[in-house]
Amino acid sequence: MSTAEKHLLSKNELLKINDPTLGGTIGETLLNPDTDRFSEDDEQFLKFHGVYQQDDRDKRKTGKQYIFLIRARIPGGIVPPAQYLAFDKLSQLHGNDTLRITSRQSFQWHGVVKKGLGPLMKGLNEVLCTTLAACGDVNRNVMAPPTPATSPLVERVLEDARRVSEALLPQTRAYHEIWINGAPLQLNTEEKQAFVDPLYGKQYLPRKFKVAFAIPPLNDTDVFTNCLGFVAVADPTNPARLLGYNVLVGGGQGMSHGNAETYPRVADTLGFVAPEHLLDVAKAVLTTFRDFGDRANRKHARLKYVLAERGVAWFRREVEHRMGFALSSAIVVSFQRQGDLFGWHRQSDGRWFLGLYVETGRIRDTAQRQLKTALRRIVSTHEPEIRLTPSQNLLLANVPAERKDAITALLSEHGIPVENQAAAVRRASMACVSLPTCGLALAESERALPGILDRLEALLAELNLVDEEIVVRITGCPNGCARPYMAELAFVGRAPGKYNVLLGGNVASTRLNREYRASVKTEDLINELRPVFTRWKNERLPGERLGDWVARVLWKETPAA
Ligand code: SRM
Ligand code: SF4
Repeated sequence: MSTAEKHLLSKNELLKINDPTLGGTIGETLLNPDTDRFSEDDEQFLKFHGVYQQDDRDKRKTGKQYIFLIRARIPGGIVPPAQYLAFDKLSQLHGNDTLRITSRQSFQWHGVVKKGLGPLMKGLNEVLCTTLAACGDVNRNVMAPPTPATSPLVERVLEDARRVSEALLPQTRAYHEIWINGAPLQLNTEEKQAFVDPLYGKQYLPRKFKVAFAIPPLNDTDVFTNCLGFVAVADPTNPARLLGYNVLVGGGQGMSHGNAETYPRVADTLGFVAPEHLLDVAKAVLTTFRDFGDRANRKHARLKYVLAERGVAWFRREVEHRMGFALSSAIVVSFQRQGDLFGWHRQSDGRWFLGLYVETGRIRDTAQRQLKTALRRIVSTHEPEIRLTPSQNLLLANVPAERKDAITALLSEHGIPVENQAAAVRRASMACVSLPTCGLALAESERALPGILDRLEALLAELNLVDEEIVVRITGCPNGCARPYMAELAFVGRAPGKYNVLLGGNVASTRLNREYRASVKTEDLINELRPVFTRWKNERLPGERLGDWVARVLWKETPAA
């Protein structure tokens, strides 16, 4: 590569070229007891290992205190019981004694200090959980519908999600050497620079890449928000037989305030593929992004912009050329809703699962509810499989009928109801992590949502709408980690204590919402919403949801800018 070409690349691109093993000096710094942090360059490499260097923003006044966030790679959110118990223990020993379910069906450990990082990573790998490529310019955690009762295809699709996840893993040995063998990768600079990943090459992807599966009519994985989506199509004469997948490309959520060149986007439909060609499509789409994504401007370096600028027809030709065969036409399917099933339900195989609402995805003990302790006791005694949902909730799966009552009793002992777990509006809500750990947060999110929902519930009660479900999502900045741009009602952080209010997504999560008000103070949010909710109540068609009423009536009055 010429010097002139290198000038056009972002700093992260040069880092990857200089060390395609992604090891940096992580191994050396890990062994150095005299420092509590990694260098800025290593901070970027660490992401590929599933680790973020952060600092506790609540404590900045007394100087930066470095802490680490570790994100696992859990395709489809499936966690065997022994693994869950190890996760729980590691969060007690090395983290802040919470486990955070992410919006992509994974777990995060927060508040880990450098001394605990090595043992935590080793402990995860000992129970066969990797964090490799949970972050960084690679394919991220692959999402798939986790609920074992919604379709006979669930287990088959989960298996395909695992295959895609495995096929798109980077091959560097640095991860194994550093975290499992506890030593730096023993290669000199030349040897490091000679490494070429078979799929990703020397520069990996221009930025992150996200894959999700969905089984219509349920869109629980928010499939249209992903770079690559696989929509399962069942044989109409035999719903247990998978015909193949409709392929979606170019979805994404992240944007920046005041930068019109960045925007959320709903994925386009590319075509249909038989199950045996799943990996061919995944690799062809990923390498098209690898070769055509923007490597100069990271804000523009997402697959959605390649789609928006080059068009679907171009993209399809490129993918077909790489695969050496044509995609078929997509098969018509329809999505009806998103969300999780709560309470006890019978699985397709006759056993039972329990859907548990987890407020903002945070598994922890509080004075009122000891969810973390309850889960530990349940998993130790009854060994259910834990399944994480894309809405930050969890399922206790594969429970024999005779164990249901004991599990219900254990939960109740710790303040957790199984029936009527929370109001409809609360159950359909999601918050990103935000403060105090997220370095990009502009406003509170996870810590603000419960209070906002209290007031929203009070407003719904005042208007006699208390049983209405509204999909509510909040993020501390416009990056979109809780996929706010698909919500019926969203709050997107603008500045401390201020949010943009967006309205008009739909329950099937196929339609983007629109900004309704900008920079509203937290204390004014409900007053801004009262007139909208009042009109919705008075003017809606029978059963019409908030998002649909907004799109049908409010948007007509104020067309998009
Ligand atoms: Fe995210 C960055 C948390 C899902 C778009 N995200 C971050 C970081 C790592 C902040 C940073 O770069 O320093 C956040 C760490 C906060 C913390 O302290 O834990 C963070 N993102 C999360 C999680 C944990 C939110 C949650 O509450 O669950 C989710 C982890 C998912 C996982 O298990 O892999 C998470 N992030 C998402 C999603 C939703 C999704 O993928 O379905 C999006 C929008 C979809 C998309 O990618 O378009 C998302 N995160 C971003 C972006 C904006 C990317 C862009 O296109 O501009 C950033 C900023 C960045 O990458 O520079 C970001
Ligand atoms: Fe942080 Fe913003 Fe993502 Fe929230 S949306 S976790 S504030 S990057």
